[in-house]
Amino acid sequence: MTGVDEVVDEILEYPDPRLRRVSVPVERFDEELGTLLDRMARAMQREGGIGIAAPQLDRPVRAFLVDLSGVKDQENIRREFVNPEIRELRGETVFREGCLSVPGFHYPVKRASRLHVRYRDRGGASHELEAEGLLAVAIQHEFDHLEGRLFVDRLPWPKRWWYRWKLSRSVKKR
Ligand code: QAP
Ligand code: CO
Repeated sequence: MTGVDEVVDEILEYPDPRLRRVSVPVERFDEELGTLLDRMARAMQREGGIGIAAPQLDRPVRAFLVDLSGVKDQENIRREFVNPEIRELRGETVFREGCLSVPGFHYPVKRASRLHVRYRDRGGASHELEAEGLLAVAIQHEFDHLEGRLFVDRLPWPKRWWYRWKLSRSVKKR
């Protein structure tokens, strides 16, 4: 018997070109979407992540989730974002980021410190959210996945090239 619970979804890893696709909007808010979001949550929890985007599971649709419930000193936020639109980016913050698709690498990234986002939930209902702190960083990081961007693209260029070289070596060794 193989239910959805037994499915082990692989998370695509850098430098997989499939992570570079621009994701398409979700059109149907049906059971398939719910199943995808559940599988994303399971893959994220399995790897100890705080956010995951659909393209990381080789599904290039505009959906991601953020779960800060296990992060200390954070509000217990767990939210699914479908067809997100980031409206305003304000301020500046630097946070040491990682990514489930770039395992074992962490580096400080400069991003906006606050934002306004409009999104739908799995039922298709529209929501608006004003985010700051780690939540704002996570939303920007996950939104980047929908545009085919990774956090390593946002490093200052000398670090970026050094980093890509390092990454390419460690990928080859696997
Ligand atoms: C994105 O990243 C993020 O290297 C989510 O070995 C990052 O969950 C949002 C992870 C920073 C906000 C701030 C990374 C797990 C998880 C690794 C993650 C690893 C295992 C990264
Ligand atoms: Co990521």
